[in-house]
Amino acid sequence: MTTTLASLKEWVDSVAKLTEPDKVHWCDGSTAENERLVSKMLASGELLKLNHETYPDCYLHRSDPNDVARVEHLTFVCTANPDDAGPNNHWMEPAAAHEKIDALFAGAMKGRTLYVIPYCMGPIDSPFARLGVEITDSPYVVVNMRLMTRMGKDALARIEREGTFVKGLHSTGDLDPDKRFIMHFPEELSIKSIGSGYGGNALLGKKCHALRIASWQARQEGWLAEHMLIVGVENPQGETHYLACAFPSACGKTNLAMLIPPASQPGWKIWTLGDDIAWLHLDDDGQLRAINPEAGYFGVVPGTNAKTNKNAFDMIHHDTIYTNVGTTAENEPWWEDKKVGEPATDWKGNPYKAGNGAAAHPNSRFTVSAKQNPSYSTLAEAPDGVPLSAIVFGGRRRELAPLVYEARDWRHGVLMGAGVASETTAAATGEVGVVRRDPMAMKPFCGYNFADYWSHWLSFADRSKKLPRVFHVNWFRQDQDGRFLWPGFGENLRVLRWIIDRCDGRVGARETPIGFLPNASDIDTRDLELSENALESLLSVDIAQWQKEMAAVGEYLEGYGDRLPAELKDEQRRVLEALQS
Ligand code: SAT
Ligand code: MN
Repeated sequence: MTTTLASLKEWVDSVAKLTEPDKVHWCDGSTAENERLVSKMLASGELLKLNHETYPDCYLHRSDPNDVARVEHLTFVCTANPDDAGPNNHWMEPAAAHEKIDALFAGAMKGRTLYVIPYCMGPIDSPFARLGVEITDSPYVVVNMRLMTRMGKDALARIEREGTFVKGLHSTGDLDPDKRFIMHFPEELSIKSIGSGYGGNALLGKKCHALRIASWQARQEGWLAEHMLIVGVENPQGETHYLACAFPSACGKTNLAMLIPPASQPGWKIWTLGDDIAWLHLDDDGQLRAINPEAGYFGVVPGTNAKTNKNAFDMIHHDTIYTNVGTTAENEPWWEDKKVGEPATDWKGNPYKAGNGAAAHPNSRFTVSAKQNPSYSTLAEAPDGVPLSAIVFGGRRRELAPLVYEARDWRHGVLMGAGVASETTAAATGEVGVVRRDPMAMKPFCGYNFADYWSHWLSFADRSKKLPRVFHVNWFRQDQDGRFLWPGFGENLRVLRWIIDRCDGRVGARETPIGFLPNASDIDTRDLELSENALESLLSVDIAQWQKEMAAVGEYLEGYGDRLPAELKDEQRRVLEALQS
């Protein structure tokens, strides 16, 4: 296989010349090809076969112990003007960046195979889908990209028809963290990544293309590329509302997208459209519609069990790639809070010893086709996507943020998104549990200056009179003793129901300076064991604390200088003044 598209052929040839692979393989995405790659990795030890009776066609990959998460400090946005990348990104001058990284790519694929992966982000026949080609020397990346994207023959045919695609070059290099870089060149629609084989660093269709490069394209073309799950909530009357929810990595997007309604909520159904990324477009009627550019899930494993997320738990019992989990004596995958089995081996392959650290790495992942999800919505294949009723922001916050509240209008909603803060998680290297600003959950993923990004968000108000309502949720509030006030997981449906009632104008709310909060009686707490006063705490607004928070949001926004839209600053001032009066 090769290609009729000269620009693609020339690029692959030039990369082969630089990296000097033994062989070049064009991926067609077929089952036979996948089987050959799996056999090859079983032979080399890159994959281990798990118990094939209880976990048919499941494999374990152990990544290098120094390569287990995204590396934000080594991720760069390389634009001609540093202000276009903005204070939210690490920047390098494009020519210097190419020179630096090309020196590392020189000869990097000696003794290896260069794989060419044509892929499509979004339904293959969607006008909103975008194309890419990843070159990699990692067969693990190929088999993951096959699950995460529409990869192979059909994607190549569309690339050849359209002639444009995002160029992604990846090599695992020698895994030396000092020679690891993830570089983005939005002006050239290209990505270069070396020195890591893990997740978002290496599966270039995901964060690098579908968020960093796509957010840049989206601004130029008038749409939004967001770090959001997409979920359909069907009521007992059979009507479905679609919500897009932005939470930081490892804050429960996959669980919410696959939620199972509890027994107390008969007749409700949940449909999963996506668990991580949403591309949003206005249609001719001014309705905001969402597609999921991905075709699979790269989800956090620890904590997944029959109670927290039964859909996911069932889905990952076959045809799943596990990365960095432990194993049992029966060679089944094992992770913390799995609730069945005992670990025998940890994620590094050493005998498991209690007190010697977790069996599964906290950022261990499953890769699985979305079609295996029992709550998968066939509308995930709809070329035009689904109409959104609401946008929901959220973070992981022990205190301050109420369970749910609603913005008074779009502009306030943009401020709400810009002010999102969350405790850091194991999804990225660095300290865990420190609160940091993570606007729209896009801090690690926005491919351009946040100030311009907020202007772009604000501009939607001039383009449509019927934008979705905007909400903020927080499932992670704790009491003084560090216990969660809200049970979360399936019970979150009770909060989604309030959100939908608000969208339909069926329920009132209490106006506060930070937005509209539910009246306690409008949250269904039937059969729920909440500790005393829990709901009251969950729905309270501590004015003194919020004054501090809004002042801190103001200072944070000031950090964006002249490019910050005045409208956003005005909105922050309005809320702060309301809190002070
Ligand atoms: O490693 S990924 O970036 O794909 C996962 C995440 O952090 O959301
Ligand atoms: Mn994510």
